[in-house]
Amino acid sequence: MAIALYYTHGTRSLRPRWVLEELGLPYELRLIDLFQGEGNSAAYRRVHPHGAVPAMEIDGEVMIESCAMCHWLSESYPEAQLAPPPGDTAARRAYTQWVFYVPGTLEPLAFQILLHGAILPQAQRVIGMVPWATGRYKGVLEVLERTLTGREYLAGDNFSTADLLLGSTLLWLPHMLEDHPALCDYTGRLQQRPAYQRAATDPSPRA
Ligand SMILES: N[C@@H](CCC(=O)N[C@@H](CS)C(=O)NCC(=O)O)C(=O)O
Repeated sequence: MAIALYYTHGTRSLRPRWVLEELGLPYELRLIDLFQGEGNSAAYRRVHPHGAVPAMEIDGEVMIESCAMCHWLSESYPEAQLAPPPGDTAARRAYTQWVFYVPGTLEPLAFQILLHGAILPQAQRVIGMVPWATGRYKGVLEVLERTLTGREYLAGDNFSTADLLLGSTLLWLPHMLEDHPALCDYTGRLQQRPAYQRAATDPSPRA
């Protein structure tokens, strides 16, 4: 299987790259300079219909959606045990819940904070969005702090792709983790994984 990952450093591209590193699969990084507008180029629009990253090409077929890529890779290589096996087990239920929780509940709030606090030009920011999303995000962090107090991982006793998705998203707003000791320990533990460290290196020639 030939895998190419369309990738911009410092974006959701980290997620599938981290899974690929956990799996030890060979892959090619195709760098997209999103911040210089390359996402809107006609050539890249033929790869990703929204001009976003990441996109993953597998044997010539393109897949989009970072969490879907991570889920699909984890299911396709069960021997790596990045997901508890399908079936009626508490670990599998927890895994499924948290894999959906990240893009469904956590990420939209974190994204609103970043979008209206930093990414959008001033004129396009909605006043009130950052305090609103921050309040909701703090509530989510409280839930996660309770969940991870006294346990190392989200699903069963082992690291899984649910942790990879949660950890990579919590690290969008590291300052918000202060006063959450379990979440600080958790993200610190995840960042020590060799696969994370390989995936987090900036591959651009300017780095
Ligand atoms: N739900 C998509 C979101 C992809 C996305 O919005 N990526 C951002 C970078 S993290 C992007 O490319 N933004 C530029 C744009 O949408 O024009 C995923 O998880 O893959």
